Amino acid sequence: MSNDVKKSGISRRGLLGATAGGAAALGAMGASRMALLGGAAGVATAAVTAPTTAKAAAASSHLAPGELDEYYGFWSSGQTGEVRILGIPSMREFMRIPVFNRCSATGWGQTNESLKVLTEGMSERTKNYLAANGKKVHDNGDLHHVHMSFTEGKYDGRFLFMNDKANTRVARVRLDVMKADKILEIPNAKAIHGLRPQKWPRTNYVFANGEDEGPMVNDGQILDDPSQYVNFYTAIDADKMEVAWQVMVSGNLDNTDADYDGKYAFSTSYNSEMGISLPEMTEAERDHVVVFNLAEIEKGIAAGDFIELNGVKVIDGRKGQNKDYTRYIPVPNNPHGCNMAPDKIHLCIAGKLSPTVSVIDVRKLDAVFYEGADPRSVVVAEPELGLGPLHTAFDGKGNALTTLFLDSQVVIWNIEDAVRAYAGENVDPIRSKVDVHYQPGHNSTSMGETLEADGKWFISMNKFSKDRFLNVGPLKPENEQLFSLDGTNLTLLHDSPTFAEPHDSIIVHRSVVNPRNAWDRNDPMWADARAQAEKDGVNIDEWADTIIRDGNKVRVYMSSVAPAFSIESFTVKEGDEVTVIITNLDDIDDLTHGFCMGDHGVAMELAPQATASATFVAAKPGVYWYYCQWFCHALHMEMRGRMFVEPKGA
Ligand code: RUQ
Ligand code: CUA
Ligand code: CA
Repeated sequence: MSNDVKKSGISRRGLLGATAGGAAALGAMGASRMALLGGAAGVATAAVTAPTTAKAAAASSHLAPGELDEYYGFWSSGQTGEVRILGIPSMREFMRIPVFNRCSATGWGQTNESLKVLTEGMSERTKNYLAANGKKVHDNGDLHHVHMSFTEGKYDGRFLFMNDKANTRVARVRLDVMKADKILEIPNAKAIHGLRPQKWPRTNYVFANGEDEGPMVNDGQILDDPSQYVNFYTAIDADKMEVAWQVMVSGNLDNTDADYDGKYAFSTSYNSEMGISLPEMTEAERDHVVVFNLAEIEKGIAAGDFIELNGVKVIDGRKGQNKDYTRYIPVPNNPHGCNMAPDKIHLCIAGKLSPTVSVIDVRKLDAVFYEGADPRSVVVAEPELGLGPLHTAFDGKGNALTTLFLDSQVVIWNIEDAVRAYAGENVDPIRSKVDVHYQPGHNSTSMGETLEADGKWFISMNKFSKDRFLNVGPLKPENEQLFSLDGTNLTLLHDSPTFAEPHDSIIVHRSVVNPRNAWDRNDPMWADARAQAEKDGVNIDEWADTIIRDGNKVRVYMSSVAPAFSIESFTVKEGDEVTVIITNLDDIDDLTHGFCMGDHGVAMELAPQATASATFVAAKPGVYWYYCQWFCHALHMEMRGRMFVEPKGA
């Protein structure tokens, strides 16, 4: 009974203490960790500035009703599985883009168009699993990281890419219509966590980290034998949304980023130990950053130095392979964030269990690959910043802003000064520290992960809100705080409660993003519906009111123009499979209709000039009203019709 239920050996109290408590609670992590943290307690720091809610500063973020924000914020939503769009600096939430989740309003996860996006990149194994559970799609996801496509180190406004840790997927959202158009299940890897697009010369690849280790071939032959587990780093062709290649690595993978030269990509690993229990995963004094050499990997693939696993070309980049695919840079134990500075030189690795950020000079990596230089020679600074550094953002002026989870602070520090201090000069890189509320994870600066980092706005994404808002019961919102950034002064402007659980965000100048107001009638989103309509002799670009019977399949083609559907009623037989295909012919900005079939759990969004369809089995004889579920007109309530379901044999 070796693979019975296993206990971690750590009490729940200890774990929670380590999450929200002070350094002492980290005792649960083992004595060596205490030693590491002990070093931090005595760190001399610049004065802690309490955030001021100065009226003048607040005025700078205040937008009068009707005024438009200068920046888009694209937010992840963690276990909610969607992407959210906010305005910066107002922090108003504008829209949600369903991706991995089931959305009641838009019908995402139910319409045939969304089901195609959700299933076409799915493995047969997963399809079979879902069928065994009476489902077609997973209706949850865990979306941590959302990032935009790049051209030459700048956002190019084409796509967003995002991960699903829960079901090992990567998705793409089209920014012209703000809808997901591709979702890809990643073979071999487990739990896609870190995700970043290539920055230079453009986003040819999206890099994705598999967090959890597993057997190379996960077919049940190997189970509780961690010595045979491996982990996979995945490069996805961003245009085709297909896996380009994978690299097998030693240790697990947490966060990732890419350089501004198109040469290297990087991943942090908190489990170089390949441990299973918490004590095992925190045992070593050091873990590592894996550096991926893109040109060497491409050469290796071209030369046939790969194995094929589940249709994917996999290169062996594990330690000791003696090839130029990867290098492992030792950093203090259990690092987390991995952030490339817009100076194109410095990669910042947040220490998490260590109070430090390790700064890697990417110009020194060539020597490690080709001249046998010591991997640690690339580390040019390791400033002690405070307890629990998780992620770093940049102001584009040489300063870095790092969240301190355990200290509930953000620290601003100067990268060059940290390099000088590491070289022995007597300089303090820390410029200021600001309290945040509470336990920050990610942070972001306006345009901060691009060459156009402008250092104007700063968001701290805090995992706990505790006492900051009215009590809403045991489950509390998180708290995202907006600061203005003026040199190295942060001024708190706004507390923003938010539902589970935005991990990460990007702040993008509005000039980069130019979505449409209405769909193009030729959009590929409904190509299948269009092809079927053509076979059925129906023109879905015109006022269509046609019912096609095809055995026990019934296709109902309708149009909508406020405030009416083109069909007032239709009749089907009990047991028919009914597909309702509707085109919204309204092309006025914001004139969205919806279709909801009462008592059938069927509803969908019909934005201007869109076609959408949903399929269900009419299993309940009777009269059912369908109605427009998007308030569209003074006669919106009257926008309705009936479906008659005749009993079998009638
Ligand atoms: S992670 S709070 Cu999932 Cu981006 Cu660091
Ligand atoms: Cu159409 Cu409401
Ligand atoms: Ca570790």
